[in-house]
Amino acid sequence: MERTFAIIKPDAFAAGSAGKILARIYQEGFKVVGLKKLFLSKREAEGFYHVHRERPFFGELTDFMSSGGCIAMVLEADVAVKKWRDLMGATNPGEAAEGTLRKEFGASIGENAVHGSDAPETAAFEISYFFAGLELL
Ligand code: 3AN
Repeated sequence: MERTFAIIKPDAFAAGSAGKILARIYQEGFKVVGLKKLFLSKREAEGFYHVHRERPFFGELTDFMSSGGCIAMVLEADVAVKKWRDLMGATNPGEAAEGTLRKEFGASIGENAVHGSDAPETAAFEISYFFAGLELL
């Protein structure tokens, strides 16, 4: 079993899509090991996305991620990192495949409904950024 980190981003949370996204997560066979609703500060969003700090969209990305509530989750499954990325779909919802969450719930490359770790090492950092071990029993 592997764990990955996921976020239902402020656009999808504000639109009331969190329930539908969570239903898909269970349907696809993930175990939800951790889950919490947050409203990130700008500084917390910057810390989370620090690997992107040199990218031109860093300001826009961290403004968006601190613009409203979101739901942070730890998901467990066989090959959870890849399985969750496949369910999310391409970064740009316009390029995302039918049946993916970004196709259904994403509006643009910035406001794309969900986040997922891109590798097991990234997942380890991202999980520890949001959750203590005691919250993942
Ligand atoms: P992914 O989330 O699919 O791994 P990354 O790692 O390329 O995508 O980008 C991280 C986040 O930054 C994306 N989820 C997206 O919301 C945002 N992002 C990526 N490219 C752009 C862009 N050109 N303009 C605005 N936001 C972007």
